[in-house]
Amino acid sequence: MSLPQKALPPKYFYDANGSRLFEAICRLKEYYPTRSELSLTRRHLAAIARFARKGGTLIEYGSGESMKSRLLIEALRPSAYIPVDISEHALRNAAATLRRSFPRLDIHAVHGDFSQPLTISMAHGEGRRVVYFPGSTIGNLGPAEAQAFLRMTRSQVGPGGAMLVGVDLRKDANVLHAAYNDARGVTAAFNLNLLARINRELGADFRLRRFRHYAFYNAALGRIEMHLVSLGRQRVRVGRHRFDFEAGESIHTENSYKYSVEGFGALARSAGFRAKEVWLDRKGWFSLHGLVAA
Ligand code: SAH
Ligand code: AVI
Repeated sequence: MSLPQKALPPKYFYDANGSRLFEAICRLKEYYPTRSELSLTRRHLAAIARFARKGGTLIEYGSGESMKSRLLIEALRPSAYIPVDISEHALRNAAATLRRSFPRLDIHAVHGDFSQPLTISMAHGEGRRVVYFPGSTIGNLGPAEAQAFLRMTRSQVGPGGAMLVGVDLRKDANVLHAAYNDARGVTAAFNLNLLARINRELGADFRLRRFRHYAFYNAALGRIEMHLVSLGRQRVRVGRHRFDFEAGESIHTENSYKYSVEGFGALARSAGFRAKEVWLDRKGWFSLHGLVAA
């Protein structure tokens, strides 16, 4: 917040309210990624299961409500399922619901931040380790962070281990723009909730009506950028700190990188994976990559 371009990391979106708003985004007609990834997973489930193999340990990063994971759990019948999420609320709800659906499955929920090194106990699960990272959450990391994250997971799965990563693809900028500027304003509420959370948890005095959601596709960098734009000149207090805003000045709250299939394959290889398989939805809007640790 003290840099010339004020910015906040997107991982802070996900308090209980933020997770609920994200779940509402996934059900919006404009937000195609969830529907595209679900339909491609259903369509290619047999091939995905052949790639990932049955009976291993399934680790999922950014599992949220574990919506797509159900399909994989049914197809792979893993020895353990280890969902990892920064949102305790989403994680506990998802684990409780999954325990009812899969009473014999060993479910070990880990409340943690995957941008820090995480150790996952070897006490859970057996067989091959498969990391599942759906939703294009990898797109919320910058290219260098995404590479570091892939390197970390490669060492976590070990030689021969696998990774399934959902990656949103480059497409018509109008489709992208609509997905992050929905008519009902749910994405705007999700973005503004970050300020509400700072007010609640850090004793700040952001006036939410004095900021506006702004999202656009930055074609040169291949990413959606989300910002909160100050509607006028104002000063905000966060604990003992003061931040001044000019009219039109923004806080950059999220990037959502969109890849080409080849571009993501090159990134995976640079992190020590073999890009073995890729599955697409019918429109070619979303991809699921099957990577094997080299
Ligand atoms: N996998 C789900 C949810 C995607 S939303 C889907 O495909 O729909 C992104 C999820 O990642 C949220 O549940 C959020 O709480 C979690 N998340 C974001 N940053 C995180 C971090 N640094 N560490 C752990 N979880 C994170
Ligand atoms: C979680 N992540 C992949 C979402 C995305 O599309 O970048 C978060 C989101 N931001 C606005 N809408 C959805």
